[in-house]
Amino acid sequence: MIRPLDAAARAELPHILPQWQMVEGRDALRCRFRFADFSAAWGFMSRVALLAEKHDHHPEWSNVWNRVEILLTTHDAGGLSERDVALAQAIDAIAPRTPL
Ligand code: H2B
Repeated sequence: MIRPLDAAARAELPHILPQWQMVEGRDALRCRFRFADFSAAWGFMSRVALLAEKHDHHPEWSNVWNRVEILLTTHDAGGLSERDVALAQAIDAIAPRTPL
């Protein structure tokens, strides 16, 4: 069992993960990404899938053509944990941030 994030760690979230928002009604973080087309979106998802396996931590996510929505929460903790922060940072490191 992994512990949920404490209040101090939660207060840091907007600073260390400014692109991620808290989800209403759930203890989870969400980020939306947009790409040139489906192929670029799927390529990104493939890279995130490999990251998720490496972290042994898996997103709840969806794809609609060129858009990808990623929701992170830790099922084993019943909410946000350090694992979500670590995976979000790893995703940020490979996410293209050029506005389309
Ligand atoms: N992903 C997420 N998001 N939350 C978890 O609690 C979780 C996971 N647990 N991926 C992992 C896998 C666990 O089930 C395995 C056995 O390590």
